[in-house]
Amino acid sequence: MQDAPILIEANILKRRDVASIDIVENAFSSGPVADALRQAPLIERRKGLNKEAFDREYRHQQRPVILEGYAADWPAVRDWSFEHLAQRCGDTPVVVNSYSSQRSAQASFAEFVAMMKHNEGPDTQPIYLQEWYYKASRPELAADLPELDIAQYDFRRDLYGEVISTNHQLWLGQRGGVTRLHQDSYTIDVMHVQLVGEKHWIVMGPDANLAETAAGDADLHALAEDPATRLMQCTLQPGDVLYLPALWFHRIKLLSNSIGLGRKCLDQANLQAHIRQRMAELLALALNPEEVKLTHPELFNVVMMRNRVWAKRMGIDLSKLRP
Ligand SMILES: O=C(O)CCC(=O)C(=O)O
Repeated sequence: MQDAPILIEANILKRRDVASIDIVENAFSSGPVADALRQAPLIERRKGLNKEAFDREYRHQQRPVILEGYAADWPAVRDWSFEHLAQRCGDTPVVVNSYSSQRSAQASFAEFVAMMKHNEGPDTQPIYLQEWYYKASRPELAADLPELDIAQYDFRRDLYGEVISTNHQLWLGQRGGVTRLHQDSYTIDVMHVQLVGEKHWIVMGPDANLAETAAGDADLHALAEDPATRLMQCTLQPGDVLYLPALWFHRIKLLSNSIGLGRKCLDQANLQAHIRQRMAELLALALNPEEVKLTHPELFNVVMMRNRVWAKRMGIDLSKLRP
């Protein structure tokens, strides 16, 4: 029997190989997408929006919004700086530039802040500490990052328990740092709190599609012109909270040294899609690990580890089929 061919993702925005990621990243600098971006609308900003109005006007309608200054009185927004955190967490080990296999490095938090200070000048690449699950090593920081009332709909609390649903990440980096365009996995909403500095977000709707032309090039004109792309942008300031519904693409660039809190929320409306994705991943790993290794070599170990941690946090004994 012949092996089934490995399917190539048709939408270049969803591919994870370096060449496709570069095509998308370069599209924001010049060409039709960059031109469209200059005209792209700003994500709506609302001041004083309460939870009921947020649910009614934005969440239930899957519309992005910035809740301006919603977290302005948080201790983290008032008091945090890189130096402040270096004083409190200096000896904590972190992995900087973890999204780049060539540049990723282990350091203490104090070393990371010192590296940032010395990493200035035209030829330097910005340093970025991405997706730091701070609670694993510095749970006390959570006191400065209170829970948001508008985020209480996160259904993961019911599904997996408190520990997983409040396992938020900090994003700390230097001006110019970029998180490339991606969709978050598992149909989960983005709720991002800007704590220090500013960052620019480019977003596209879930149906945005970058296809290949007959000649095999990326059809950037079609992407720029298609209304389904729903290209929008915003700049987050300290205290702002961005709500971005599940499956929206996002690309972030730091306009100054910046600290943000990424927290995710599972909307009950997306429960079915979420469970199907998790089950598909778990079944593929359990029943077909060799093929998963072939099709996703760079992801296999990460996904394995993620699921083991997940099982541990949920109190699941992996040696048993039944309690
Ligand atoms: O701030 C960043 O660089 C990325 C944040 C992000 O992707 C998220 O919160 O989902």
